[in-house]
Amino acid sequence: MQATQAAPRSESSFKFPTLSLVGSERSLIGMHILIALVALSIGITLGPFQTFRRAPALQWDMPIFSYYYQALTAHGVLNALVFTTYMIMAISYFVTQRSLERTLKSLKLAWLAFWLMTIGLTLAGGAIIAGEASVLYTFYPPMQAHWTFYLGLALVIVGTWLGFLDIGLTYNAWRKDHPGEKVPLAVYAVVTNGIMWFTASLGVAIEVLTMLLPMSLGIIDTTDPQVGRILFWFFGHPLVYFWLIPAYISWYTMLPKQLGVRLFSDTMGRLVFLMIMIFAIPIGVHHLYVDPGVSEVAKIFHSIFTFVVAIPSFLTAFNIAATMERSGRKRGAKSLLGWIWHQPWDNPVIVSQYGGMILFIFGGITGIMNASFNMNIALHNTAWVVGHFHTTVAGAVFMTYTSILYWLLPMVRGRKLFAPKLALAQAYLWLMGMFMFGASMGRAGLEGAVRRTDAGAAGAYVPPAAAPWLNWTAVAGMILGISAILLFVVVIGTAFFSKEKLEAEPPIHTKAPTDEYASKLFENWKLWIAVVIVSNVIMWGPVLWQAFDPVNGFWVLGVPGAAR
Ligand code: HAS
Repeated sequence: MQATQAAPRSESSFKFPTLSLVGSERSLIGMHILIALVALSIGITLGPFQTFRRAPALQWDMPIFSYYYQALTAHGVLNALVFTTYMIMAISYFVTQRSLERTLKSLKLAWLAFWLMTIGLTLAGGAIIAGEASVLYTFYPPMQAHWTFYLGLALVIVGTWLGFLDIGLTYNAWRKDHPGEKVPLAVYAVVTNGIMWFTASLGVAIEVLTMLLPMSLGIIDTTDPQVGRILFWFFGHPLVYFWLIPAYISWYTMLPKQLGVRLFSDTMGRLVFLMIMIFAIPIGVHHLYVDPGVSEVAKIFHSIFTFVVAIPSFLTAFNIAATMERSGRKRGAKSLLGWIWHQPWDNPVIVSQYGGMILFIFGGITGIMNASFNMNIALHNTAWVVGHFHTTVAGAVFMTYTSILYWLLPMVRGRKLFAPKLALAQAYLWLMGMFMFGASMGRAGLEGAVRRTDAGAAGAYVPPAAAPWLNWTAVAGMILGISAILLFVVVIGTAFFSKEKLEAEPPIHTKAPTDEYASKLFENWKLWIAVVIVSNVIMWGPVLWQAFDPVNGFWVLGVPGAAR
């Protein structure tokens, strides 16, 4: 089948070709990947820059270093918000269409979503580049950015809502045509991600529309920083699972196919995605343990539930390790742990995912330490947290997304991956560099290095015990910089210079197994949405009630509240 052939619209009997993407699917997914990569090209370059600026051994007196906060904002927004969101939309559209074997319900809606996101990105990115939005990726008030920054972010979020609405409509149409059939696991995961994302982003939408946008337009002149932080973290914690779920989709549904084995348990996978959807939002106060405007009772309850949200990741570790064991045994492993070595350690698509898993072991352990109420007091706002989130979002998530790029981009272009050996070197270098970065940032944090601080500025105090570890982060930054260059050589090469036509079948499971029991309850969305609403009212209601401060004022309209 030719890559350029037009796709029939929304017919359940339609089967996708096994090779390259069809025209409409290709341009939609291709454009998302393109924007993701443009954002990443700037965001990723600013990573080594941060490490050089903070390393005491490299106190270069260069004017560019005075842009620390602007660069840190661009680094966080472009990598963690823009690259991820465009990749997530691309992956979600792809797995929905491929697994359900039908095109999206409305291609026009998907394009509308794309253009809204892209106009939003242009507005927000323009404000950052102009130096009018150096407010970091959490944009806490009372720091203020240009109104175009907030409007841009709002448009990006509305765009994602429309995209997920389209996916929901496609799923509904499939469900009508397939009564009693289990939806493929990949799409089950996308639907849970969409529900979680919509609910969570209501928090930041309220923050932007009622506080930040009016403040930046001069309509109100007072905000309540505590309320801003609460609304942000209603959104901020599920945001990290919004990034993680597509990586899990890859581990659960693509990796087994790439390894040539069956997933150990499809049903356990469903349970994992359902649990993440339910437990990701009502735990966000673990980012606010040191905030005075949140009660101790709320902090303790959110802390307990934070440990619950780690359970799906433990289940994932078990399920994926068991799947890997199957693959290792198939390749001849005999001893207890021999399956670890009998893996395709020379395949960049596999190694990028395994690298992400290895880093996530450390990201998970450090996350559980952060979640511990009393330990957090020592760790919060130190470089330790930077170590934690780089082994999660720049580890498990980023490495898995590069793996996805290494098989999805060839499908978009209909050509084989360019220079697979370079791609392999890229994956190993990133694993090594990010391990070194995470470990040295973590240690620097334990030695007293603070995060989000221009440690290279004149007069900034760097604890002597932290200095060598911050220097190591600069070494890691160089390794990661080389890995990033290789990544772009491979993706640009695949897009424009690869000559060989693609022959392999697309790596995606399309059907749910029929020999595994999965209760119909899994797809009782009315029930689960009710559970999401009730659990969040219980867990966030008291926090918001306290923040509303009915005695001293109503924060929404900018009326000063209690003295905080
Ligand atoms: Fe986190 C702060 C707690 C997971 C990202 N986190 C952050 C921030 C970010 C972030 C960006 O409780 C900074 C926010 C800011 O700017 O202030 N986090 C957790 C916990 C988990 C967790 C308990 N975080 C993530 C994930 C992220 C992410 C995932 C991004 C994708 N985090 C916190 C807390 C803070 C925090 C506090 C606030 C700190 C503060 O004070 O500011 C858990 O979900 C982690 C569970 C994970 C596991 C790991 C399972 C391992 C797996 C690997 C499988 C391995 C296999 C073996 C199969 C238990 C699944 C492979 C073997 C081979 C040989 C290949």
